[in-house]
Amino acid sequence: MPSQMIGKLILNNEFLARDLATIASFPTLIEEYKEFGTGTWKNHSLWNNDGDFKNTQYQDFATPALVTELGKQLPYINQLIFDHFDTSYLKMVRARNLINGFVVPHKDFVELERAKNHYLRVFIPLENNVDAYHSDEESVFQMQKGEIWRLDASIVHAAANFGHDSRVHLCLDFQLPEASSPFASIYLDQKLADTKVAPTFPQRESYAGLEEKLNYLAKNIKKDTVLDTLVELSKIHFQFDVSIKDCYDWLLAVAEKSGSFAIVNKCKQLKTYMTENRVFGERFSYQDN
Ligand code: YCP
Ligand code: CO
Repeated sequence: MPSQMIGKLILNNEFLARDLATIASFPTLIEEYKEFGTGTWKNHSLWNNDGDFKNTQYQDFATPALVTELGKQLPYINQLIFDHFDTSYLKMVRARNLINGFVVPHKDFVELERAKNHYLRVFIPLENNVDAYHSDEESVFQMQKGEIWRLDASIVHAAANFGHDSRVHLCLDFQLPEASSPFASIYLDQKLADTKVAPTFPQRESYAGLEEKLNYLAKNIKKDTVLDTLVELSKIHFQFDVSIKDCYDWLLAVAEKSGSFAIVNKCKQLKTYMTENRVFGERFSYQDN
């Protein structure tokens, strides 16, 4: 099922502002998943499997999550979590920011062990940002501050922030024991599931510039700029009414037009890595062959 709003929190702006200021002061680590994006992309580990904030990898584990040194500095955010969510199956909490950047179309959880309907990823924007978008195979949407969204990260999805302002989102990852558990099972008070507002879907125009775009990109693509080409192609669906799923076909069309066997090969590997198969811990290199 595609991403959907599953509730809405009323936030205390004063307490929230303090935690957001603390998050802005957090150290920048090398991004665990940097091959998935461009621009400023930060994923601070607030709760995880061993309590070490330098551990930023999402993984399977059976024990309860531990709050990291970074997480402990955010009293209001922790209170929000404890007041509203059943933390029994909560495995990871991240504060995620994307500024002047893009996360390319991909599927998550393909490197993990369990059937994908055990993984429930919840996003709660802590700031509004008119330039920020998310998308999946069904739609493009702009999550607003306080809204609780279930992001279906097991289908192709992407994110964008076309501007230079911050866009901090809280990301809660649950691993549910039953594949069929209802979303509301993560709430302490089931009534939260009834608290929703109309979601924000941007207007998207029809797209007429594809052929020209592909030709332009084919002239400029190089073996080590494949990510930039993919980002250019990914940007289109946030603004125009085309499917996120077409991006990789377009990328392969650009690669074919370039006439380079090495580029075609790289793009095929990239598509597989982003949307089909990854081994746990595997990284994608844009540089070597
Ligand atoms: C995850 N997978 O599943 C990451 C997020 C993209 C790759 C970023 O947590
Ligand atoms: Co994802």
